Amino acid sequence: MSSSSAVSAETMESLILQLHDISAVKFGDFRLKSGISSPIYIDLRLIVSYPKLLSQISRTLTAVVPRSATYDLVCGVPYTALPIATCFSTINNVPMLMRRKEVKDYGTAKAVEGAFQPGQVCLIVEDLVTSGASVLETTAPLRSAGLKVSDAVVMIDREQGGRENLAENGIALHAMVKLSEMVRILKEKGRVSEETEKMVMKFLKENQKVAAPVPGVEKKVKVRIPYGERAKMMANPTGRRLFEIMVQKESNLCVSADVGTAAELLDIADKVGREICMLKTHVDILPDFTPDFGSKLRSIAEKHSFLIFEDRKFADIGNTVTMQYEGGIFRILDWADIVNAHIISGPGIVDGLKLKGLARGKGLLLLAEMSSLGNLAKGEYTAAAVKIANEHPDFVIGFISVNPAAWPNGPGNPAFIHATPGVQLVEGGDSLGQQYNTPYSVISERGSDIIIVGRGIIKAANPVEAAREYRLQGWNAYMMSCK
Ligand code: S5P
Repeated sequence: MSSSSAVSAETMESLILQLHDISAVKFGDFRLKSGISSPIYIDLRLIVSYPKLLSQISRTLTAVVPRSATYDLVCGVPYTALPIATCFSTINNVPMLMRRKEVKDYGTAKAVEGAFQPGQVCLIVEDLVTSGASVLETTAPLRSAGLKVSDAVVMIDREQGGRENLAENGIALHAMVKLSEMVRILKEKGRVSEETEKMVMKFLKENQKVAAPVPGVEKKVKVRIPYGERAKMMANPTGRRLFEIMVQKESNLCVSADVGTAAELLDIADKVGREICMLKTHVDILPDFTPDFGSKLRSIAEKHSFLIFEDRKFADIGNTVTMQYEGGIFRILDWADIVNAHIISGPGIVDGLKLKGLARGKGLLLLAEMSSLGNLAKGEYTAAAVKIANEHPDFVIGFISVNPAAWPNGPGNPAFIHATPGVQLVEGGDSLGQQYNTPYSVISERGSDIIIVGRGIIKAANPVEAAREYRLQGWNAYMMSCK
């Protein structure tokens, strides 16, 4: 009857009836956060008001985890599963960790609270699994801190793709009960009619694969055209190459190498090179810049097969940017594959940069949105960037964007690449207005293609390990949204 033979039929029935008694499971016509209407509504937050039930559930979850799945620690997915995890921890005398859902300043605050050693195994505890996204979001900072995560235990599996998504990320899901089993038991016990049971089953069948909604994200990208196919649609050779590298290296990670010196930049480029499709630079912050910087970086880029993106954010009139692109001490045109530009000065800026870059096969990203709090790049401004890009598909390869899924026409022309800064393994921000979303949210929910990660990697205790973790997170999110 249940997913685990270790739990008796009576125990399972009694728990399900109690959940129904306290209205943690309700039937009717409910509008979900995602906008779809559902005949069933589950709110497991109510359990905290029923300590006996909470403790019974935690004991049952313990029995649901197979003996073969050993663990040193437990961590609940915030917030609903926190009391369940706490109870689980005290009953089994297994230490608990807490993952912060928001981190104000990633530089100083910890994403994982509690005592642990890298290499220890952590079991994830969750109340309800739909797509598995919340479990993955909790797993990411744990893995990044050196912990191993291979199992998750959940009260209810909604059977909407979570089990498969988690398995693809190396996590076995152990469910106390599947939603369909639960409804069947409620019908058997006379709590719901046959008609309601049928309606719920139909709903489950029709909504088998859903992505968990992210607050503030109205539109989701349902199915994505693979990067490989989009390479063929791209008119610009650098853009095409970028898509190809992404496929070859299974990486949609761009590291933003905002380090203090050119020497450090070259060092980090070599270290993280194998994990990335693109390296982003701010060449004007390097005090030890020398004219051979470009050729040194280019040889590292060739060795590891990544593109170089100088985040110059050109903003002037067309004539001025031609000189800024080609000349000065930095001679960006000589070594950068890709640059970016604001469109504040109008379409002439693209004409100017194109004059120099097109013949050399370079690409341009337009800043259509920004990640920082209170920025003005939205609405009509974003639409203007899209319009300008559409007029120059030979040179413009895409956008710096934050939430293209919410644009009136979504991410738009699939030839264009969306690259998104403001990415860390936990949501939050810094003290100067930067705002962070997770790789999953950026790729799967917000419809972007490339995650741009700076401090999340370069300030990590082990930048190479962190880069690998971000690459896997970004790539898994992409694979999930292709299905
Ligand atoms: O809107 C933007 C556009 C860019 S290119 N917001 C950004 O943060 N960036 C850049 O991305 C920023 O200049 C920095 O180099 C990087 C983000 O770094 P992090 O340390 O906050 O990840």
